[in-house]
Amino acid sequence: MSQSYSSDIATGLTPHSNWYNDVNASLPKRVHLLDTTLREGEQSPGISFTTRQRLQIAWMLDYFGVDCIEISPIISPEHEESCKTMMEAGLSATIVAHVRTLAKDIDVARRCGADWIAMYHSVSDVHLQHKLRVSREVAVQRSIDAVEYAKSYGLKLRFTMEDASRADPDFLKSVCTLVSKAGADRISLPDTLGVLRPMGMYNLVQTVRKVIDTPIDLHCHNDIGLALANALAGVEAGADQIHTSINGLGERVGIPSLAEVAIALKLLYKEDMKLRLEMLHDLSELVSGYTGVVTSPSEPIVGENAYKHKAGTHVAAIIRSPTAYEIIPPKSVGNRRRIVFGELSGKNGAAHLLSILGMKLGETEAMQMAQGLKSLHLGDLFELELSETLESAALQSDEEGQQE
Ligand code: HCA
Ligand code: CU
Repeated sequence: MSQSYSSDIATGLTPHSNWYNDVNASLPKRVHLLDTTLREGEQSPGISFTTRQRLQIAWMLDYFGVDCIEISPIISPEHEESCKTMMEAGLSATIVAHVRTLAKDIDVARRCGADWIAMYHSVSDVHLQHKLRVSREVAVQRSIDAVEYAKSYGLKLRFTMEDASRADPDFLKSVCTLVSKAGADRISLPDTLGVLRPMGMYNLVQTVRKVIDTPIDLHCHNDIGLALANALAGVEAGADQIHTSINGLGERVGIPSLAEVAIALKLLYKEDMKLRLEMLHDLSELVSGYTGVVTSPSEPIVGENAYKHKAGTHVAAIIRSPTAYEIIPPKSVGNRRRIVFGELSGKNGAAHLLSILGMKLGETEAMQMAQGLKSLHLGDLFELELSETLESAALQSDEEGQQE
């Protein structure tokens, strides 16, 4: 009998050491998800949404279960309209209006009916000198003034320390302290250029947490491919909100994808989040459909290849028990399991194919078929979906499990 798993990924996991129990340790704080597909995602080259598309994405993200949805109302009148409509849509998620540290931007957010805003100002010297051409003193004063202005209207606000990862640590600590004192309800520590390593992000969060107890957001760019790892290191150090986007869209190469972050938190940390994980694949497809930007087949969790098995040894194992090569049941994230037939097929794959065709033949015929597929030298020939509940067509011999 082949083994199938429950669609609850927390119980459906392959028993694994991962590496000893400390990796499954719970996080210091319950982690929240802020999805910024509609703000950071729209900064991705080639991406722009219509108001209707923005609303559909927001509605789906809300139903999926993210805590916050971020949008920028200041880009254009259409963005302002989208933001306003989202505020009025009665979603459970908090809508966060992302603006600059300018009174006129805060006024736009207020016009939209925002309760929560996020405002950003650079804190690294490279940005202050070359991007904004202001002194540290001016930067601090501008930041405090903007926070006080927003608070005077009773807004909740996150203050983003743009380019925090390249800022002078003492200056960063002092800005964090000052804006928290001025009333910021959250502080975002972005790795704006994606230059941190996980231990660096851990140290950054720990350092800031020593001077303020304001809740911390993590916004990690993926320039070296470390965004997810850095975000996880940051929550291990006590941050409690991770920024994501569908398909990882964002400026340059983007930020961690919603799918990666959700599965990492559920699977590795057993976070008790009420998320409709089975929507992940549809969310990814929705955004690819709207934008025409197709995700890579090797995109984790939602990619076309995420649960596709090819080598004879892998297919043989999957037919016996999917847990051998799958971390979660594909259906639990709305994806599908497929096996690839062709040059690399083994006799177990061939036997499975024969059984699907209603041909209950023996090992010799399966072997002949596998040889036949190899001898064509045509690489991959076709793929077939393999159901979640497998009727085992595995051959009795498990010699193939050892074959290279
Ligand atoms: C940007 C800024 C930002 C802000 C992140 C945040 C960054 O690209 O315009 O508000 O938490 O990466 O620093 O996206
Ligand atoms: Cu960013």
